[in-house]
Amino acid sequence: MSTTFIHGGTVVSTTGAQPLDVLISDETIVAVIAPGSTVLGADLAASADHTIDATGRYVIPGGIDAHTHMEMPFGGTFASDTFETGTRAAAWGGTTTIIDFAVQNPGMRLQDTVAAWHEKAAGNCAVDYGFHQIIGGVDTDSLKAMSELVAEGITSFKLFMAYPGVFYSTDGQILQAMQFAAELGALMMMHAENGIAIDVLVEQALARGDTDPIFHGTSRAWQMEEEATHRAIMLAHLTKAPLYVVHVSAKQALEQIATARGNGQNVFAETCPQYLYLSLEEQLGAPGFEGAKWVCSTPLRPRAEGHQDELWRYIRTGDVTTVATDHCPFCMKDQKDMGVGNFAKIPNGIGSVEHRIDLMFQGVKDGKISLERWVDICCTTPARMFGMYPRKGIISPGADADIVIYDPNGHTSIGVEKTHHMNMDYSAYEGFEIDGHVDTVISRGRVIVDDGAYHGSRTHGSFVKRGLSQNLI
Ligand code: DUC
Ligand code: ZN
Ligand code: ZN
Repeated sequence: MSTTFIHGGTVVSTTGAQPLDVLISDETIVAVIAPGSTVLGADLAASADHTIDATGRYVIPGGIDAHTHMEMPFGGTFASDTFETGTRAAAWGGTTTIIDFAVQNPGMRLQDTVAAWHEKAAGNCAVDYGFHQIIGGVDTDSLKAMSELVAEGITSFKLFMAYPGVFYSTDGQILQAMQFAAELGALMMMHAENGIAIDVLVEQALARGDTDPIFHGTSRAWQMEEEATHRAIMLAHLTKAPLYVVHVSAKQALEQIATARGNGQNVFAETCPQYLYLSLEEQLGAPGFEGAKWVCSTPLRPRAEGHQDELWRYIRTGDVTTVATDHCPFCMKDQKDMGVGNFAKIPNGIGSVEHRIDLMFQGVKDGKISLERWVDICCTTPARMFGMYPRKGIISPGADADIVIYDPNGHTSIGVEKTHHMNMDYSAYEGFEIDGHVDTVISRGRVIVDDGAYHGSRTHGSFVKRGLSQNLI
């Protein structure tokens, strides 16, 4: 048994920030105590095997990124981070758990896709990991398999209203899957964009000769996102399935979600840092083919329409439940450049698993969200939303010792040549300066990043068997 005592820091939870010391025994937090206090006469600081001085810094639960795609086959290629490179980058950025998507293409058995994802991830992860299941072919077999997966700790299922011919589900299929999810208490995750109409807009844009990356954004208009979000909410209402809408970028879609929540429906929104910081005009509209770096779906939205500010506001109101990255990285060379002259062939995705904690902390510094909300959306609510609480997402006795020591007076320069551990040949946030720094990262009691050095291992991360969502109203 090995013990570590973290002292002098300020523990931040969803309800406040307090000077507290933390004792870890092996992989678990065993005590959280007022500084200088003894427990039954024992001086925990003196008896610990290791001590970490966190003076002047925040002590927060390890980040949980509930939306990643390592090695995902997509758009004629594979996401460029493997579980090994992607989870190492996650560790560098203070994320100690990811939830990745096992992908079922039509014709495959769900159980086989899960087995394939286990095979890819096992022994290759620096941090802990769980899986959601993408159902690309809703049929009797895959619906039946949902209950098996729930029993195995895969309790959330993603469907697509976009990508006809690839992952697309009809409204009838969505309805059926939601009926099964409601029965099981499982969470339905939705990519909410009207893919049928979008495909027409894409064809029309290409026929006009509008082939640059910015037309990816204009042909995935906000109306397509709002309409699909509303439709998903209605189907969820009818079936009583809990619904989690992934990567929301349009303020109008969020209005739909906020209204449903106001009516008491179990509907939740996830957004991502790219939709808070980046825009259609500035990034997707960059000269030449540069904008391909920021081709993702849903797309970045025009700043002139005020989406970014509204998204921040909805984080404050609580109608955005979590911030995940949708980490789906592709290199410019040999991947994004497949779409030179045709934006529809650019693989959709942005990588940022390394930067979420920093980018969201910048929101605290900029007065957009509170310190407590930062911990809530990045750490605690993802744990509750996806059935991992209180093992994850909290600094409390009995929880896994997943802890980040964060310096609010530190500094992080984002850039390929500076702080970049993802397997991408560019950074979507090149040149961003963050007023904070991830100093130390502890995953199940083991220090994996400290003071600019990596001490993790490829085999440390283990599969998290999740329960049902604990966030339902
Ligand atoms: N949706 C995702 O969630 N990730 C990558 C691409 C997409 O469309
Ligand atoms: Zn999606
Ligand atoms: Zn995704």
